[in-house]
Amino acid sequence: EWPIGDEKTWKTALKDLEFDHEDEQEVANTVVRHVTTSLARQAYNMDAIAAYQATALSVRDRLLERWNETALHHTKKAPKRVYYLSIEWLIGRSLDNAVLNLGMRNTYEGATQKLGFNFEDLLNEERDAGLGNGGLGRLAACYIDSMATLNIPGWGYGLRYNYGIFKQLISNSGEQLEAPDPWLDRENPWEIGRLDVAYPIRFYGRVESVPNSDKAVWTGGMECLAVAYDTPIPGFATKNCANIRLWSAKPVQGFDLNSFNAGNYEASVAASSEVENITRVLYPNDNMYAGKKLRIMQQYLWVSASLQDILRRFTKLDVPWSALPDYVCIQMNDTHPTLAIPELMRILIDEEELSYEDAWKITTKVFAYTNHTVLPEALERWQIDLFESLLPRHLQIIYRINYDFMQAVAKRWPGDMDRMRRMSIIEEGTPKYVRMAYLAIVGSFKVNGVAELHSQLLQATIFKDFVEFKGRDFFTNVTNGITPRRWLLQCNPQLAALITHTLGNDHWLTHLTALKQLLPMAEREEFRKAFTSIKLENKQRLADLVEAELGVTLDIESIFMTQIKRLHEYKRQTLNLFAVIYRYLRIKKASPEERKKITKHTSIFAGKAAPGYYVAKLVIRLINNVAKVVNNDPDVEDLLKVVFIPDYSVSIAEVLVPASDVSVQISTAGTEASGTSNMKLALNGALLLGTVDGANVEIAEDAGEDQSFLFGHLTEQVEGVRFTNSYQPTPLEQRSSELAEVFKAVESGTFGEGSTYDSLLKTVYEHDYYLVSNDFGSYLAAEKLMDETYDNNRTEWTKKSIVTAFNMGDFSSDRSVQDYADGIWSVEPCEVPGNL
Ligand code: HBZ
Repeated sequence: EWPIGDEKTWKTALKDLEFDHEDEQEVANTVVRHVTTSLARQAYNMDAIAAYQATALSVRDRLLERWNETALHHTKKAPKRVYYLSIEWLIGRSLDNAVLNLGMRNTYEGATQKLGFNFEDLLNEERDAGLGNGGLGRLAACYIDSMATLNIPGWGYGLRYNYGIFKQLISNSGEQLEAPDPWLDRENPWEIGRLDVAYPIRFYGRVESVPNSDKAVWTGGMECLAVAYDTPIPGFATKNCANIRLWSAKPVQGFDLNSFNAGNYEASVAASSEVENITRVLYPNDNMYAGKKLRIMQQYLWVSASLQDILRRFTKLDVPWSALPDYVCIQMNDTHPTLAIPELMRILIDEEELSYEDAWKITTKVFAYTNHTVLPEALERWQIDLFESLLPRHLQIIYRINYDFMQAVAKRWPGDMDRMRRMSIIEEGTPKYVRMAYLAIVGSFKVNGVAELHSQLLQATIFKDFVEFKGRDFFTNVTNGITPRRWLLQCNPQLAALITHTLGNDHWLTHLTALKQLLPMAEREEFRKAFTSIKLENKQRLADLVEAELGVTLDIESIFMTQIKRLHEYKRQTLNLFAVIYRYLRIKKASPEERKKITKHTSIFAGKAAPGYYVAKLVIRLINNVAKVVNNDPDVEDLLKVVFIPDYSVSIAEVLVPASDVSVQISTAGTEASGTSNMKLALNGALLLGTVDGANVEIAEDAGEDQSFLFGHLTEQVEGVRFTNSYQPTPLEQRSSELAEVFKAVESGTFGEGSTYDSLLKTVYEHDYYLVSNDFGSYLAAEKLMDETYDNNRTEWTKKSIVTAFNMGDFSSDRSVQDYADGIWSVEPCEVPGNL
């Protein structure tokens, strides 16, 4: 039925949009059409950038067909939907992923080939969407891929930062420099601006209560708009297409009429750019709370716009508010979106005129909270005065939530004032703070950690009181996962092809545990040869990149040891680096005979440090200066190479992950919530060299006995050792004579002016909070075992590599998302019908 216009015209027009997805000529037509129309260029004047953009726009058209069908189908079926609120979306590149998920990789490769372009080259024209810091932001990207693939009706919500994570440059002295990342400078073909989808957002102002009601009126202050930009996310081998809706801050239309009337035209236009600052830049801290005003403004703009959008969709259903939890689940990625709890309360009470009690009943059935850290310095707490001036109504609501909550605690434990003080959402003192994690717990129906050990630790430490109050079942675990589409199919196409060929189908791409069927292949020489030669080719590809970018020649027969993650003291890049230095000193002292026995290593580092994190930046500087010395010392020959790959990103990870032999995961036990690079590396056949921390535990367990090299103090020992380090310190020589030797070399200027690194070494000499000295000996022992395995029995090594990779089925984000869907969200798949 056509509501308007002529039916035949409509049908002919829509028919014209259809085309054969496997026909290279038809695909080429769409690319050329975009060159001449969307890009306004002549076909003969087409360079690689234009070819990339036209190709991307052509793919986007395919995505939007599915996006529309999915939206239509979900509107019709009205299933319960899940909304994933993440302040970070570390997507990386989209073109290769999109054509793979659409099943059109070959067609596009062929079509662009016919137009005179190499598809690989086009892929490299794309800028990364770096809207995240590290694991948390990448996790969101993997989860939306799995939600789309599992046909789960869900959307992501985030912020459209004009500048993503900074570009990392390395100066001549080896230091990190930060440059802005203007990722939107070339138009972004993956987004659809929806300038008509815009919601008003208020800051500051005053609150008047309404007599005889729970309601209040919040007025004045500053108003702006949040405008929607959509990024379609195709599922793999399904028509379903998810969406990430990112908000951008804009001044209100015809902003501030009063100030125009007052003749302040220029000033008020200038003030409008203040508003745009809200979504200007991603905060570059990971696992570190900074407490900046612009950051809380980002958080509020994002959650308020997202909630308005979610509720607008819900109200179209025309069911009572009490049914909200039957249709909507909101997953909070860390505490960053916790303001959504008082915001939903505000909307229900002040705008929809529900009673406080009814609003609370609904709210506490909608939200679930994922915690990603136990580090105290990462827990968000907003200063009350800042909070009150920006969001006065929300503070009132939080006070009321806390009042009721404290009453309940008092009822349960009468007179236990210390418990009340500990559990209060408001931290008393000067100044006072709002504890966001506690607000998130009190306002949610479920809280989860991201790996078994982490979830246990949460319940035993920072949320212990809340376990007693809420009961054990309130807390749960969902171990993180990674999408096998990007982290195997896309980044390691040859291994993916070998797997598909050997299994006879590609079912494993959506059922990753099917890899288990290939375990017997570890015993087949033929298969091992194929597996090894793929690894070597991937190592060569990385070696070529390192040669081109850094001028360092790598030996692909050496062990490629990879530590790729944000620079942070708890992740202990230092432990790795100090062992590299120790190895260098050993090589220098070794006789020619002894040298023959030394296993060849290539130590690969990559990662960014928060711009204000002095010690982390010193580590980068030391890595680069060690690299300089080691790589240029003729005594070292080909026994050791050290590389720091600048500007780590998703697309660089896609080169590093398949090229690694060893995955270095060496955080102090009990500090890394999960880790996800450990999963990516293991899935691509890297053996785990790691501590008993985060998801390492589950990876080592699944990989099977004796596949991994574990070392170091255990979580339950850390506190005691830490205490001794701080209060009964022994000299470094006694804790580790090897490390003392390393420090002497650094101090004496082996890697440039020794005093440069004083404050870094001091963290170990004094306190050694992260147990670097205490774990150094056992780290060296683990490396030794690893070296022996590599040198003595390469066949054994390859078997371990194969067995590790094919036991990683449970680390698919499909499994994680299914766990969330079943155990937390209670959502069902809703698949768009019809042929692909
Ligand atoms: O989340 C990481 C954890 O450190 C890691 O163990 C885990 O695997 C991963 C996914 O669950 N956490 C982060 O990446 N955290 C942040 O990036 C972050 C960013 C801004 C903040 C706080 C934390 O204000």
